[in-house]
Amino acid sequence: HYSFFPNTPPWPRGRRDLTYAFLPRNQLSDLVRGVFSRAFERWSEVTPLTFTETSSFSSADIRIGFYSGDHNDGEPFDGVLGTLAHAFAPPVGRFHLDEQENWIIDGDFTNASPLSAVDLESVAVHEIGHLLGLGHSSVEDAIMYPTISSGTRKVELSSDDVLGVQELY
Ligand code: TQI
Ligand code: ZN
Ligand code: ZN
Repeated sequence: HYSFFPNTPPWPRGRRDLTYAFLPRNQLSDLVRGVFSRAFERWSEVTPLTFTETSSFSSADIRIGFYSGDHNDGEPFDGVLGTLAHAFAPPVGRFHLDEQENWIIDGDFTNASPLSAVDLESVAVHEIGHLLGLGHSSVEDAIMYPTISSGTRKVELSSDDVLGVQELY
C-alpha cells in the first residue's frame, strides 16, 4: 500500500501547472531531457498536474541536477550504486541524481554491466513520485516500492501508485 512523505504537504491547490529546469552546467542532451519528459508524463496522465520545462533554473518549481559526492545539501552521494538519487518535496522540488552512476537510457543495457547500470527513467519516475509527496509503497509492483534490482527497468505506474497520487491531487 502507498504512503505519503511525512510532514510534507502536496503542491498547493493553486499550483497545478508546474515547471522544471535542468542545472545548466550539466548540459544534458535532448535524449536525456526526453527521458525526464516521459517520466513526468506518466504522472500528469493520472493527475490534474502538468509539467513544463523552463530554461530558468532559479525560478523553476522543480530543479533537476546531476551531482557527485558532497554537493552541500547534507546528503552526499556515494559513487556507483548505493544512493542513486534523492528528491526534496515542495515548496522547492529539488531532484538530484548521482553523476557517478552508470545511467542507462531507454533500458538499453547492451553496453553496460547489468550489475552496476541503472535505468534513468525508472529512477526518474520514482523520484517524481517523491516530488509529488508520495512515500514508499509495500506493493512490489509499485513504482514507489523502495528497492529495484540493478539492470532492470520499471517505468509503468501501478494501480497503487495511481491511487496514492490521486488521493493527493
Ligand atoms: N534514494 C532513496 C529513494 O528515493 C532515498 C531515500 C532513502 C528515501 N530513504 C527514503 C526517500 C525514505 C524517501 C523516503 O528511495 S535511492 C530507488 C528504488 C533510490 C531508490 O537512490 O536509494 C529508486 C532512488 F526504489 F529503486 F530503490 C530511486 Cl527507483
Ligand atoms: Zn542532493
Ligand atoms: Zn524512494
